[in-house]
Amino acid sequence: MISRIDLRGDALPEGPALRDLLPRADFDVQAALEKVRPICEAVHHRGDAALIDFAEKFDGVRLENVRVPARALTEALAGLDPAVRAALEESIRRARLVHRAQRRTTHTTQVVPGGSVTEKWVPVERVGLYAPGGRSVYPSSVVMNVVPAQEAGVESIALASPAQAEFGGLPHPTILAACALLGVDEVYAAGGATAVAMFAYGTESCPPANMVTGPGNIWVAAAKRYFTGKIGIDAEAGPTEIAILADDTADPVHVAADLISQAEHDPLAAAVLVTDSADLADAVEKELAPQVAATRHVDDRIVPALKGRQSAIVLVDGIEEGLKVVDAYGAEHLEIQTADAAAVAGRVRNAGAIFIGPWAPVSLGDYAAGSNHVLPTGGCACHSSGLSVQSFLRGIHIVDYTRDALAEVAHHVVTLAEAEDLPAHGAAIKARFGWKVPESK
Ligand code: HSO
Ligand code: ZN
Repeated sequence: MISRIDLRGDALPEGPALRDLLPRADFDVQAALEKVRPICEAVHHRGDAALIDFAEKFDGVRLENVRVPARALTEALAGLDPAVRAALEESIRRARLVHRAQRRTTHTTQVVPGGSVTEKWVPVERVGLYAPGGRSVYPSSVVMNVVPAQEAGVESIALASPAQAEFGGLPHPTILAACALLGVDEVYAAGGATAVAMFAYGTESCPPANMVTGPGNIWVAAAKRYFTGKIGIDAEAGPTEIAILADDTADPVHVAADLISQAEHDPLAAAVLVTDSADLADAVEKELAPQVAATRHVDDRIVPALKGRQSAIVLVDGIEEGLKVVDAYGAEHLEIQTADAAAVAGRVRNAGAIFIGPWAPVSLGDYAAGSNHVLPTGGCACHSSGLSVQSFLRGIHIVDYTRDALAEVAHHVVTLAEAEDLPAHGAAIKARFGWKVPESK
């Protein structure tokens, strides 16, 4: 059901050489880029008419309008299962607690008397959020995108999700209900690359956004890459990943369940167990078969995900080596199921989110830990973080110097300008002091 990579015995290679030994899915965004280019350009040139044509082609439904009427949101909320509503409300409450604490405050540094730099945090003005449809209708992802944007103070938040033929061309009702719960009333029925293009260029019914965030398939990732530089994006999210670093204290039933939990998302999802215990590896492998058999989405997602080249059990000599492996891998989600798990977790450098011990499975983080579940995939955890309030803020430096404060440092500025062969930079200083460099004190 899952392959093994045995790294015991020899010393582990360093850096990229170690990464090359570890499993990972192919996710060729570059190849998809050429395919999304005409779609994006059609939306650019034909606006709503193109969105309506693409919805007919990809989603099998002819829309009157791409903007979802307010009434549809109210009706979706009224029709939401009360238990789902209560669960979403709790998820929102916890996410707000965590994300509110991420707010940044304006800070002024007095560099010298009379010279200060203030860093002011300003939210992005307008954000377009994407919520997938089809196989992944996740109201939880609406929560994870909207809450940090709201807590950052983004004034204008719009959401797009694919038109669903079975709901008369509206996005899925649980997506609409989640929007209503969160107070997002600007919603569009648009899917994949067309939704990203709608936000990037704007159309007759949708004003352009400064930034697009949200998960999606390879077409969404490719469209985000297409618009990089024109608008802000969160990340090119790839298939989800779970890595578990475990020793012989871990419960194989939990480990197997957690591996399967993320394999359930996608045939390309990655499930990686890193362990120094051959007994645990055997027990987990034994446990996978009955647990897989007892769930849904078996043949279309879980079995191909576990059997795919992106998933494996990696055997290492000890937890020290295990830490090197998980750092080289840089998992989207990393569980630590070892003795003294908190201490081991404290030594991890690269992961989107870390889940400590037996009572913090990834599923908790997916829905209701308060943490964000939009996290870097494909090894991007080595340089990027998950979605947060910070993702929607820009820090602007405000420079305020008096004449005396400028005079004090003027000779250094002029010297550096000369050293870079940029005399006009120096002249901009000298012009203020009768074309002379003021005497340094
Ligand atoms: N594990 C996914 C998010 C998700 N799980 C949504 C359930 N619903 C990527 O972090
Ligand atoms: Zn999940």
